[in-house]
Amino acid sequence: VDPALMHAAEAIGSTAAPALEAYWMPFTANRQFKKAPRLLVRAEGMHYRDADGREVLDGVAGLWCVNAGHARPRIVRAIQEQAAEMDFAPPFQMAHPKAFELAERVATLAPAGMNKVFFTNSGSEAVETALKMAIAYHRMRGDASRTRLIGRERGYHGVNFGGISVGGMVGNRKLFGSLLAGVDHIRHTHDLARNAFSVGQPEHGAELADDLERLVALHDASTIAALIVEPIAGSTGVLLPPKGYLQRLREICDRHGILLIFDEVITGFGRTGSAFGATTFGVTPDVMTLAKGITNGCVPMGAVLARQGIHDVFMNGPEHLVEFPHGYTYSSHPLACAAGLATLDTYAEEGLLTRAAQLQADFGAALHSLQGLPNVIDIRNFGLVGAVELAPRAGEPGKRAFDVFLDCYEQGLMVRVTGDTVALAPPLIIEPAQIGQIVQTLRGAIQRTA
Ligand code: PXG
Ligand code: PLP
Repeated sequence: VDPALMHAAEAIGSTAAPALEAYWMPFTANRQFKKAPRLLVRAEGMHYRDADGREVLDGVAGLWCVNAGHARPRIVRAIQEQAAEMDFAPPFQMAHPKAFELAERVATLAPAGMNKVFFTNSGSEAVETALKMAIAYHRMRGDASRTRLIGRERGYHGVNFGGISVGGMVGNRKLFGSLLAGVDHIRHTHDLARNAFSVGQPEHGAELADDLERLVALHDASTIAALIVEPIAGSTGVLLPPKGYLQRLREICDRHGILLIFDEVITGFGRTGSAFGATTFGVTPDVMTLAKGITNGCVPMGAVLARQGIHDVFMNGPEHLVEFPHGYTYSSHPLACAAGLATLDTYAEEGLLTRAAQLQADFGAALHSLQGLPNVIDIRNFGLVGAVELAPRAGEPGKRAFDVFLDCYEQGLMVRVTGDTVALAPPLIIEPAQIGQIVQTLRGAIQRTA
């Protein structure tokens, strides 16, 4: 038996190490993992502890979600108390008070006018919900020909059929058949030739928004329901919006009656320096998808935030009938709502939703100090998101960054890798010394794997 597994067993108070065969792991190189498992057994503040008892600094807020850091007492208590008080309440034709309270609190953080909150259990479900809401909205208004959905190349919108259809990552799409019909994509904005090593938002590329005009010319606006984009694309390697780009998308959508959906699953809840990407970049969408940081990652939850006017279009017909035939068994789950409320309290008490704005300059400068290291072809930063893009090893795309990930983990730092990009998104409670530690560890890893 692997010694790491025995340590894991001891750490969780069990005498037997877990057998690894049954669990088919998501988005994981299963065979590689099971040869050398990386098992996490505890978490507190900025750190994990692994099965060997080693401390691991969390450079990605778990998976872009633990924005207030781990095991925050207020959140832990809220979940424990809620589990004892009421474990579950059906969300269809019934409700519990915390669902309303959390919806109000989320709406308060949002841009003015975005004040209707629909709960889901993940970002993927939030995306499906938003896409269905957009198509149904147009139909409810008597504009039933608007069914087409537009995404963007290199977008990530979760893993369900709608999300991978509007998404733009070939690896997440190619195995899964013909996907949703009636979808098209605008070009992505990643442009190393013009924007490499930009500090903050890149200068060049606002005109890439005009690609939406090309699709309007091709399909006609009367067939297009919505455009969905991430204000900052996270999963595909931290792709930042060029200056003026999101504003231009908003203008084009307005001109043609196209709903603009911001997928804020990663950019929500303080990652960019204010509550949402929409508030940071000063562009208000019609619909926003949220997840991850809404509960600090403690209980699964997602949400869709919509303009009042979108909601109101549905509030027609006989009052005893369901207006939007959509929802999940676990929509507004009591544990998730309790965790969400305690999370928002923690963010407010500690000023975490704006902390990324205060740390952005130091975080960016620290990261950009890696320029000039072997194979580093770009460094990008905004708020408390950063990325270091590496030149791929010849014939082995993704391998160099994966080696950096393994090396960092050995040195006690957890980062996230996508393609040959190393992504960083630490909990918003990070201290300056820990920013230094992240960058030093990364520096060593990049040198060792050169
Ligand atoms: N939209 C966006 C913008 C996301 O970042 C989802 C939707 C889906 O959320 P759920 O909760 O269904 O996973 C996400 C999730 C990565 C990585 O590799 C990022 C995500 C998920 C898994 C891995 O960086 N983001
Ligand atoms: N499949 C079956 C057979 C179901 O009965 C349900 C819900 O009742 C679902 C799928 C959907 O599950 P959820 O509401 O958790 O998304």
